[in-house]
Amino acid sequence: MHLRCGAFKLDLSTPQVMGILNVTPDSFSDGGQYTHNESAVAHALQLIEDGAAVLDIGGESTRPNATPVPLQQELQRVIPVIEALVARNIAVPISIDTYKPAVMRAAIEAGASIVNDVRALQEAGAMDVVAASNAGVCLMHMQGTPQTMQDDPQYDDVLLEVKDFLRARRDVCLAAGISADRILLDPGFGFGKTRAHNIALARSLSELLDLDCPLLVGLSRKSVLGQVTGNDVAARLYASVAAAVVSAMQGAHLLRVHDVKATVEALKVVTALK
Ligand code: 7PJ
Repeated sequence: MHLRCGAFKLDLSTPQVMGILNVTPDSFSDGGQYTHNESAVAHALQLIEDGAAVLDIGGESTRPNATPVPLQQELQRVIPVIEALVARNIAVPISIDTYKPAVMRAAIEAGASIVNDVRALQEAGAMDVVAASNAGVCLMHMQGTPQTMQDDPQYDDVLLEVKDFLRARRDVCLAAGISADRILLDPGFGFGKTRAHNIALARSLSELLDLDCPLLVGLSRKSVLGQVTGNDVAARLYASVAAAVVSAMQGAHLLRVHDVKATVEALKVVTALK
C-alpha cells in the first residue's frame, strides 16, 4: 500500500504519522502558538525530526463553531510556510488542509503534494484543481458544516452512511482521472458525529478497507477522547496515542496527530508486534 503524491511515493505498508501544523490563531488545542512563519517552520522541522511522514498545514480551524477565514488571510498564513519548508528541501510531503480551491491551487504551486479536504472536494472547482495536478488527496466525511455539525448529528447506520459517502467521492475522483493510489479516505471523527457515532466508527474502521484506498484517521486530542477520559484537551496525550494504536491495529495507514514523537514510537511497537 502506498500513496502517490506529487514527487513522492509514500510507503504505507506500515502505519505512518501525519503531523499537524496549525497556522491558525484559533485552533482549539494549540491555537496561537504557531502563527508566525518562523515558529511554524521550526515546529514543522521538529515534527519531521520526531518521525512525521507527512506534514499537514492548515490555515483555517475546522473545529465546531470556528469562524470562517477569508481567502486572502488563509493564503497569507499557509503559503509562506509551505514556501519556507520547500526551500529547505524537506524529505516529507506537505499536505494542505483546506476546502478552498484557490488555496489548494496556490499550495500545490508552492510545493504541497497532498490536498487534505474536510469537504472531500465538493466545493465548486476543487476537484478540477486536484485532477489537473499530480497531488494526492484526502477525502473526509463530514455531516453538515463546521458551524452546525455538532448540533444534532443523526444517522440510521453511521458506518454504512460514511462508507457510501466515501465510496461515492472516491468514484467521482476516479472518473475525474485521479487514480486510486492518489486517494486517502477518512471517516472524519468529530465532524457531525456524537460520542456513540465516533465509537461505532472506530470499532468498525477495518470495514472501510474494502474501499481499496489507504485510510487516514484523525482522533488526536478530539472531544470523544475527552468524553471517554474526562480530560480536557491539554491532557489527552495518552488517550490520543491509544486511539492511534487501536486505529493502526484495525488497518489505518496514516494517523493525523499533534503528538508525533509519542505516536511514532507507539506505532513502531504496533508494527513489530502485530
Ligand atoms: C481532521 C482533519 C481529520 C482530516 C481536522 C482537529 C480538527 N483532516 N482536519 N481528518 N481534523 N483529514 O484536528 O481536531 O480528522 S481539524
